[in-house]
Amino acid sequence: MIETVATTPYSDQKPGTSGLRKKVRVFQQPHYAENFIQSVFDVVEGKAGATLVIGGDGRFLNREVIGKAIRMAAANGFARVVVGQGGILSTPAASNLVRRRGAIGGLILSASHNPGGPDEDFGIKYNIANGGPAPEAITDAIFRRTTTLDNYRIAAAPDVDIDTLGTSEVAGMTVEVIDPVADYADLMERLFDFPAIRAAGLSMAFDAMSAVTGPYAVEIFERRLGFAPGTVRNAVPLEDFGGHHPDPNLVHARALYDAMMAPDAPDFGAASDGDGDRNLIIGRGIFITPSDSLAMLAANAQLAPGYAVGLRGIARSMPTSAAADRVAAALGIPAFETPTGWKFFGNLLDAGMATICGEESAGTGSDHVREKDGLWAVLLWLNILAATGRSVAEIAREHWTRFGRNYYARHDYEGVDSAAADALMRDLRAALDTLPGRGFGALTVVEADDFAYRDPTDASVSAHQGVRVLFEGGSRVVFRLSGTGTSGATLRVYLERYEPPVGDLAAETGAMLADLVAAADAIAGITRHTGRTAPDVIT
Ligand code: VG1
Ligand code: CO
Repeated sequence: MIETVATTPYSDQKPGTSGLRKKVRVFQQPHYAENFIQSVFDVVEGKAGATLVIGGDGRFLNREVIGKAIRMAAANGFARVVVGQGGILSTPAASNLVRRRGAIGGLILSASHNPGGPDEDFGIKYNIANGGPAPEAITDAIFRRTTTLDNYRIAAAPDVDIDTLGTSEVAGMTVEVIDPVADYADLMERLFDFPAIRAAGLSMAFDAMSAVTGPYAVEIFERRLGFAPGTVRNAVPLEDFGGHHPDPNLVHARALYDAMMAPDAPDFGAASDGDGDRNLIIGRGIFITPSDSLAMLAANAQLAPGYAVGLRGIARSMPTSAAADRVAAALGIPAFETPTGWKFFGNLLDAGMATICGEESAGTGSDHVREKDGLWAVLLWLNILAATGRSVAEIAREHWTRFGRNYYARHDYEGVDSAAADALMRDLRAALDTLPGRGFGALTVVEADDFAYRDPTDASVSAHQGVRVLFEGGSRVVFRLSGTGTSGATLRVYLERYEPPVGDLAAETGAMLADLVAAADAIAGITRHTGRTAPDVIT
């Protein structure tokens, strides 16, 4: 039996960089999740006879919302829902499933790197039939729908058992509970040379951060690749991620960093985030910035079977360093610069214009799915190490010697008063025309703009994607506000300085960027606007 439930709209259901993210308490308001899910379903055309994939990163509220989403899918005319056992699906595995099953789309329940638990964050994201995050035209339509919604439909039935593999039925719709790991692990085995990685006898520490990647990493690294038991740390997904931020950076994955800097460090260290789409790469004694990792992976990708034919193009988000552009130039393939967020890569991947994409926030991926993919990046690194017999440090040094080095850091100011952050960005935008020609210490501005992207496949334009200030010599500062936070504003300041192959390739990043840090404050008045004298997180 289908029930139609009267509801009233919420005004704050606008999806951000990666879906709708709010505090759990916000999602616990009456009908809050149902309103958003119904708005998604109202925007999706062709539901009759269609398959929908549902899964999440296992955080608090995951099961509850999955139960509702399944009953709502039945009431909205879907023919089949494919759901990961226990409600678990990493974001890249969900993307793969949508594609493999020819599904119309997927609901991914995650707030990614944001902490979980009753007082923390939850999120819902809709992915389209190509397996990728819904593009802006669709998220805008979903948001418009949320503002007028006055009822939702749900099957009046008990929640289905999502812990037992197999199929069942709810209100005429088939519910298929599948092993969340198997298809994804098979895909990885097709892309990478597992026998070579196994034979290389490498040692590794992988931190799953008590989030969704644990079961995937245990199956792939410890079972299929023969890494020692215990290689995967924090392997069991917990509803609150053990109280940690499942954000794979040098602050939140500090234990892994320390292990990799120790004298007895393993060959390779990596971590992933809450929903498994990001990666942190640390070699023995050397941290690889995500922007460099993207460039190094692209430069060596042809060593892996899945990329032996070479790359069609490389895409990076605007704040990501230009290191990947230099690789694209050397390979004679196009380089694309998109706004922040994976949804902007989908069209380029679908059109076969780019093969590898990446973001400075530790997201890297390829055309094998339509999401960034943490384990994919780790496996491509392992494949490269196995094929070359080189260490991470050697690969990095050779790369810089050939292409030069883009020193890079991101400074995050978290929990800033929203009005103060908005004022900072407004003043900055208003001053853009006055910046060219001005000097800040030894740095001279050559260009300053508010980044706008025109998608080359459909000519859609996304404006106001972040302020870029370019200096003579290729250094750069970028300012933007986060679109994934759930309290106050987060100001992100991205700092980049290029050293050519003949320059200083072995310096401390902090020292190399000191001038830029000072210039960033002088240009944007960070302290004046926010009262902060230092960032909360440096990655
Ligand atoms: C952040 C990152 C961005 C990433 C997004 C989603 O967005 O900067 O690169 O695509 O998170 O990643 P923002 O708007 O907070 O800067 V995830 O792993 O949260 O799905
Ligand atoms: Co994520």
